[in-house]
Formats: sequence, C-alpha cells, structure tokens
Amino acid sequence: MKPADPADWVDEAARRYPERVFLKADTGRELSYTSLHDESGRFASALMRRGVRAGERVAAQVDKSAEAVLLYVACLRMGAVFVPINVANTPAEVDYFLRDSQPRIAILRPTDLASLEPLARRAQIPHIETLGTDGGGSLAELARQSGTEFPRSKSESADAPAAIVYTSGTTGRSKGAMLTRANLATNAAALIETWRFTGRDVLLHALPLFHVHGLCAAINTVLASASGLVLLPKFDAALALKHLPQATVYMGVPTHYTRLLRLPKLNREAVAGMRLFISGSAPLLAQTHREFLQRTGHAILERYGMTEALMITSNPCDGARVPGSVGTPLPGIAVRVANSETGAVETAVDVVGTLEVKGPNVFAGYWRDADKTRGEFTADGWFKTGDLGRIDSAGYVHIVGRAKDLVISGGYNVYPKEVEAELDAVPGVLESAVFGVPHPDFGEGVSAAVVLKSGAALSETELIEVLRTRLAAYKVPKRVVFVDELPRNAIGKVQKKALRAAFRSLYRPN
Ligand code: MLC
Ligand code: AMP
Repeated sequence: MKPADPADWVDEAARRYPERVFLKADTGRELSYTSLHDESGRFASALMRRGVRAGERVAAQVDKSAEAVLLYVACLRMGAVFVPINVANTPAEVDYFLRDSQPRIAILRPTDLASLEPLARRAQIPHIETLGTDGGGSLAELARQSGTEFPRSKSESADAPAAIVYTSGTTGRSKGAMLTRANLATNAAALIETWRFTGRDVLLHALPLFHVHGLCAAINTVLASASGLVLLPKFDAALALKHLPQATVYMGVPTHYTRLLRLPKLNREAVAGMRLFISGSAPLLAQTHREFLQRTGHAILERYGMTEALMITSNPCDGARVPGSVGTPLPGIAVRVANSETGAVETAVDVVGTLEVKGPNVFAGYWRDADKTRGEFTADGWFKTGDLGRIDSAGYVHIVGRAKDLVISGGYNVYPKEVEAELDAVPGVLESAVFGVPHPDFGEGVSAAVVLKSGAALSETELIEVLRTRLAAYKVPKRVVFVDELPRNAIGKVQKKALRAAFRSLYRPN
C-alpha cells in the first residue's frame, strides 16, 4: 500500500480519532487530533496571509513548543518547505542559513528579533514574524485571528521537497538537504512497521525539533500512526524520568541514556509502562546497552540514520537487538559496502568499507548545489554515507568508523573544517587541527590542537571565548591544546589519527 502523503496524516487522524490526544506539553497544554487539525490549519492560514505558497520556504529558528510543532504541521499540510534552524546557532550562522535558503518568511524567537531582523532584511526576506513558547509572538497572534481552513493546493507531487535540513560538510559550509514528501512518508511507514507503533503509543519527546531525529523519526512517526506525544522543552534527565510513566516509547541520543543511568531512581519500576527505548544519531556503547538492560530490563533498540537519508537501519522490535550493531536495513531500503579506496562493491560478509544506501528514503539533493549532490552519489545511483561499516552474516550492519572527517558530540555533528577555519582566522594562530576524543558525557569531545605564530600569546580560554562568538556552543572545542607543530604524513597531510591517539585521555582523568 502506498504510504499516505504527509499532508493527509493529520486530516486522516482527526477524522478517525477526533478525541485522541496528540500532544501533551509539560506545561499542561493538551491538543487532541481535532485541535491539531484546527490549530495547524490556523497556522497554515496565517502563513498564507503572509503570501507563503506551496513550494516556498519557511525558515524557523524557534524554541521547542507545541506552537513550533503546529508550525511544522502547517507546512506539511500546505506544501510549504520547512527549514528548521538550530537555536544554538550564532547570528553569523543564521545569516548564512537565511541567505542560502531564500525563504518567503523567517520566523524568529521574540527575544532574537532585535538582533536578527536586520540580517533577515539584508537577506531580502519579505516577511519576518516571531513565535514564542506558550502562545507568544506575532505569528501565533496572526494564527489566532485566522481561520482553521485554508485553500488546499492540488495534491503535492511526492517528489516535492517538504523540508530542507542543514547539515555541515567536510568543506566546512553547511548544505541544505532537500527531503521530499515521499522521503518523509515512506520513512514514517517503515518505522511504524519496524517499531510496531500503534495509536496506543505515547512517545516521550525530549529531542530538538531542528534535526531529522526529533523532527522526522519522532514527530512524523507519531503523526502517521496517530499516536501521542509528551513534549518536553529540552532534554533534562530528571524531567524525562518524571514523565516516563506517561509514555510507552522513548527516543534519544546516547548522551540521554548515559545521563539517565546516572539517576539512582532509574529502575524497573520507573519504566514499568514503557514498551521501547530507541537510540540513534551517534554510536551507543555496548556498555551503556548492558547497564541499561541491567537497571531497567529494557534492551535499547539502536538504529542508524542521517539527514540525507532519514532512518536507514534498525535493530528489530522482535528478534535480536545486537549491542554494537545498528541492525538491518528498514523495509524498502538497501545498504551495501564499497571498497573505501576503489569504490568496488564488496559482496563478502564482514568486509569493512564505506556504507552506501539506496531507497525511497534518500534525499533529492542539496539545495542549490547540484555539483555537491552529484559528488555524493555513485554512478549507479547509491548515496555515499561516508560511514565505515561491515555487514555480518545475519545481515546486521556494524558501524566501525567514519571515512568523513567528523566529530559527533552528544548526537550533534561537528565538522572539524568549519571549526578550523574559525580558529585559523584568529590573529596569532598559525594553524589548527580539530578532532574528537572520548568524552564521558558527549561520547566524543570536540578538541583542537593549535600552533601559534611565533611571539603570539593566546590562552586556551581566550581562544574558546573568540570561537563562542562565531560558532554554536556545541561546536566550540571543549579543550584547546597548544603544540609546536601538527603531526603530518609524508605528503604533508595532518594526521588526525595521531592527534586522537596522543590526546585520547584529554577528558579522562588518569
Ligand atoms: C550542548 N552543549 C554541547 C552539546 N549540547 N556541547 C557539545 N555537544 C553537545 N551535543 C553545550 C551547551 O551549549 C553548554 O555550553 C554545555 O555544552 C553544557 O550544556 P548542557 O546543558 O549539558 O547541554 P544540554 O542542553 O543538556 O544538551 C545536551 C544534549 C543535546 C545531549 C541533550 O546536545 C541534545 O539534545 N543532543 C541531541 C542532538 C540531536 O538531536 N541530534 C540528532 C541529529 S540528526 P556552555 O558552555 O554554554 O555551558 C542525526 C541523524 C540520526 O544525527 O541518525 O538521528
Ligand atoms: P547527521 O548528518 O547529523 O544527520 O548525522 C548522521 C551521522 O550520524 C551518520 O552519518 C553517522 O555517522 C552518525 N550516526 C547516526 N546514527 C548512528 C548510530 N546509531 N551509530 C553510529 N553513528 C550514527
């Protein structure tokens, strides 16, 4: 059966289960599927009153709230392209996203209006509105004054983009991944099947809404299965633990699980009503898997995904959840291993190479960057993930590393190139290398080795402070070490492996 278009998820659920609770916020706010239909309709009407039409971009840098979810749902229903922006991004970063995505409207936090409006004006964005939490902001006001019905365009093509999600790249410049309606629809259907979502499920949502984990894997799966959502403003281990009794499913990054494990009250009783714990976005240590099982009786289900391909593989609900493996490809999706040097496809089991993926989950390309898009696909149309892995005899995928120079900190991707460019621009810095080493909380800690120009006197704190004005806080190195020279190989390439080995214990007191 063809999966329903995202525009129909809400109509369908509101028609069949009008009274069912869609969302409960920790503030006590509650939305039934009928209210979701009506309130998202008002947001769609409000956007249309600002001239937004199907296919046009709606950029949003807003705090997580029920209203932020309504805005996203409104975009899905009217065929507008949702462009979420991380709230941690600095004005310099936001400036780039606004100029690059060319939205019809930018929606900002009320507190950011004064600092960001000039940027949005310079980017020639026709409309700028604000959205606060708990009903604040000019867009929420406009929605209140708008009707619940809006003119529906003819059904959108399945290949039309539904969202552009920015992801940094090895070149240092972020690229917008265009996710189509079919990407969203088929991935939600595959996850419902694999994770056995039903209308009786309630997902405890503590992830940000500006990445595919919290937006697509979480919200879309709930919408497409007409299940429920308990929405927390952000991850806080104690708050999450408090709300677990209202939920049946939890999705998180490994840092969520290690932080939950630090709470003495996490035990079998605390998770008595839970059906499933899911982890992704970064490697889950087998040790975390084991500890969680011991404390709660739940084997965390690990899955693997990326912005350009949504969710790709998953361990099963029924069947072996193998610690250290990300499971098998989701229904309709194929994964293969290619030789990292030659690109030749490896057919033998357990051979390590670059993982490639093909299926209806794979994005339509990078926004306004056809060259970059071409470079990420093989000649026979497979998407090159840049992850290194092997497939075992049972068909389970094991990720063993990355071909791409990337640090994953607390589930956020940090591309060293972007951080190095900012470090190298600081007067007094000769050159730098950014790398990741084990970090007890974030999995990997973003770290920098810096060579100063002769005579320059810069401290670690000073460098970190400069970077904080340029980059989102999660990208800023937690530690900067000064070295006389960077380790290089015979052809002059910086040896990150040597840096990782030398500074392996940077965050581990010996
Ligand atoms: C916050 N900080 C981080 C950080 N998150 N630093 C490094 N890495 C991170 N991930 C900074 C804060 O700005 C703050 O800086 C300091 O660290 C301490 O903050 P905190 O209060 O401890 O952080 P917290 O707000 O609790 O955030 C931690 C977190 C969050 C793990 C809850 O990072 C998070 O929600 N991560 C999930 C990311 C995610 O959704 N990824 C999915 C990508 S999609 P200071 O110095 O100002 O105090 C994807 C595809 C897929 O990957 O497969 O899913
Ligand atoms: P992003 O580009 O932010 O969407 O991040 C995608 C990347 O996160 C992938 O290419 C992987 O490197 C990594 N990733 C996602 N899930 C997992 C996982 N379960 N285990 C290891 N790495 C993961």
